[in-house]
Amino acid sequence: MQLVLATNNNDKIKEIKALLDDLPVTVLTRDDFLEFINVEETGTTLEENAILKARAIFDLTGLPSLADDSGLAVDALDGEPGVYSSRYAGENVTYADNNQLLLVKLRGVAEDNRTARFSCVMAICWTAEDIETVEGEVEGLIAEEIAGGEGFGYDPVFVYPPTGQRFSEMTLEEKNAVSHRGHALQKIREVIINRTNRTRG
Ligand code: ITT
Repeated sequence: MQLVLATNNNDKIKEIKALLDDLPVTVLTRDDFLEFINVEETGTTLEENAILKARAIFDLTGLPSLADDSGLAVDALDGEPGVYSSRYAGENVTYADNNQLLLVKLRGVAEDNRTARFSCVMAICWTAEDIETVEGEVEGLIAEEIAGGEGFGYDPVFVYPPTGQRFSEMTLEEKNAVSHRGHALQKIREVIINRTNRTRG
């Protein structure tokens, strides 16, 4: 079975590929196609956007497609940046711009009130009428400054309380073992395994 990753984010591609590596599927990415699209995220929820992206790449390639829509929700900011996580500081901004804005908005907020969670919804589009979704979450705290060199996005400010490490201080394997994306991918693995068994009949 072939499965297309419906994302333009290379950091996500690395994390997703690592957890699908041992399955009997050939994982394709945008680099395997002459043309790929950046799907406009017009939904207001992670689920809507994940479905939009998976469906659009299925329409483009005719192959089963897996999309990830994810974001960070900070309690002291009423759930911001949420579904707008990638464009928090504006269109075409860097991860550093988004982190900077987040830290400025949280200036003066005490540690106890810096709770946050990453959420991830993954959608697999098998056919136009057959789309499955799963989700994953991880709770954490927003640090007061940026640190660590691994990961991407808000990882340099996201502290995982059970170990006290930021996601940017974990290896890809350590992060995948506890992250929102890792949890969603464990469920996606089951979905794929069930589907391959059913297809084999
Ligand atoms: P695609 O839509 O092409 O998949 P994207 O980066 O635009 O790529 P999203 O719309 O799902 O993806 O936005 C997710 C943003 O949320 C991402 O750009 C980061 O800023 C943040 N984010 C998601 N998962 C993260 C993680 O594991 N670590 C740090 N930040 C993360």
